[in-house]
Amino acid sequence: MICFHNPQHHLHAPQHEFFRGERVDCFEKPARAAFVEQALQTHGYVLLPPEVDAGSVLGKVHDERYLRFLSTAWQQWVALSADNAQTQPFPSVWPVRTLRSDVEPENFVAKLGLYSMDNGTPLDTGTWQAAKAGADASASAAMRVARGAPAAFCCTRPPGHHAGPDFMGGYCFLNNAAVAAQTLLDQGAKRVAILDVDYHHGNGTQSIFYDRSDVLFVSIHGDPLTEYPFYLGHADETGAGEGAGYNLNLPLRAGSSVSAWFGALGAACERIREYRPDGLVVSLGLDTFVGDPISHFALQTSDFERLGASLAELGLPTVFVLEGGYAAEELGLNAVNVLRAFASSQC
Ligand code: OKP
Ligand code: ZN
Repeated sequence: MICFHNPQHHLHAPQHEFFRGERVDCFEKPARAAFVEQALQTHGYVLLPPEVDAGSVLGKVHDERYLRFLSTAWQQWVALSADNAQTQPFPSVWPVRTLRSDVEPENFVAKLGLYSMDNGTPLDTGTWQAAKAGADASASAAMRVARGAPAAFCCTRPPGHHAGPDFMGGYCFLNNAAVAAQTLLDQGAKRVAILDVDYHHGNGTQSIFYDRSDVLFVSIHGDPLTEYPFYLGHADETGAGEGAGYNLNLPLRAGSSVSAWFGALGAACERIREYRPDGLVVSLGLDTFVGDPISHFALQTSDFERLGASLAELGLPTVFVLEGGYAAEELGLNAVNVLRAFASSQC
């Protein structure tokens, strides 16, 4: 399988995040991608650098105002004080209900709140460079599939599926899966399905495509009643306007069994088949793994082979995009297991 990686991912390496009020080391760290790259190479995969500029596609899935902010945020932060180069900015105020989000404030932290859904998504010196190179890698994988490759994998971090049209959150800045789906459409696909198997609901991806019928979004995730991102991902969110009927959420309670998870996968695949897409994008989060430190499903390393084989049965040109997964050392084999089982079952 063709694999793209993100040669700039390490430029996003924030020091800490907040967990239960305390500063803790970031779960979303450079070692994650390093372990996946290493496992891919061990299994004979070649890692290609990005070969497509995602710039124009990014403008179709994110708001211009947000992209302008994100691409200059670090410079804005450091311009406030030279000491800021050693300090991570965090938002502390948000335009919740009744407050205005149409006027961009001049205050930097207020802007950060406007464009963030949480305070768990720290910015670093090279966040924009890393996120942009990841979007380029995702567009590159989609372009290869659009040109006839049966499948491609984009090995990148930071992840993307929580990033919405105009906000970052959940360690995500640019929505790599949305970039891949939009790339397939721009290259001639009429319908694209996105299947998000990350433990956390892909609220950003859902929101980007919620009122569109050319992208079907299907997600299996921890029930947002108790799990991040809390405010989206319920079963009654089925799409709006043109997009009515083209969004399927399959929430499972935290602690659900492996057989319940594969039951949901069966329902997801059935809906995707019914949609008859020209291509599939898989938001490949691996935090459904039993050993994940922040998630509560129980997939074993061998279950990822079963996932890969089930996806292959759909018989669709497929772009895999890495999302979450925080048991860093196990991430490599879990990812490789999906890809190898997919490739060996694909007919
Ligand atoms: C990103 B992805 C709170 C820790 C939880 C949100 C989890 C984001 C998961 N400080 N942060 O979907 O794997
Ligand atoms: Zn996740």
